[in-house]
Amino acid sequence: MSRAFDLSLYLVTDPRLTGGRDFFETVEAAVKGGASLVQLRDPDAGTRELVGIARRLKALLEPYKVPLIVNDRIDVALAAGAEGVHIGQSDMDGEDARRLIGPDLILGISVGSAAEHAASRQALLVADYIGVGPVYATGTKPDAGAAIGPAGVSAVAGLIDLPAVAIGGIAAGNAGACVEAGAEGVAVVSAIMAAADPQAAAAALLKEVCEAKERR
Ligand code: TZP
Ligand code: MG
Repeated sequence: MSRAFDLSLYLVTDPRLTGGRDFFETVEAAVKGGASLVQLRDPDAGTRELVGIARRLKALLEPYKVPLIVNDRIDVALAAGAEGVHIGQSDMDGEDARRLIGPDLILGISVGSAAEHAASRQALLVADYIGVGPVYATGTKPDAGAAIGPAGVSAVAGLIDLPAVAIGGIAAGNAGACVEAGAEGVAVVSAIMAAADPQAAAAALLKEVCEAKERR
């Protein structure tokens, strides 16, 4: 139904974490290191600013054939011509989101527990992938909830017949465990956005994910 996408290494942006380094250079470095998908997430930006950032990201990512996903904001995704949207449990209902974006855009939905799975059954019928977490403790999203661990990823991924990307506190050293637990890849914010060398950080994460996939 939707465009092809690869969840192996999913960069979720946060301009607050780059330590003064240019935001777009940081994203491009991550893509050069192997990020396969990029989500624009910027809780502080206003609507017009977000559309501007999304357009710049889309132009930046196009030569690398890396799809751009927009967090929460369907209007911003449509305005900028992004490839998809990602919605959480308190964002717009998944079926409404699908109606608005049409059949071809990528739709991701966060599911962190069996209860959220039960609440999302209809939405999951029109989704393309799920985000599962937080796997580990994270300071990046204070309201993310309690860490579910790799066992939680395994439990949620096992309930849902869609590819899963694990998120929350993931860095080199614990990414492989998420893939071994059933995730197709890992989504990271700080492990790349705040890294001293975002390209090297992305490459190390992708290597760990690929090696874990080979072990499955
Ligand atoms: N959703 C669940 S945890 C999280 C989001 C956006 C933040 C993950 O950030 P980090 O820095 O990779 O732990
Ligand atoms: Mg959200």
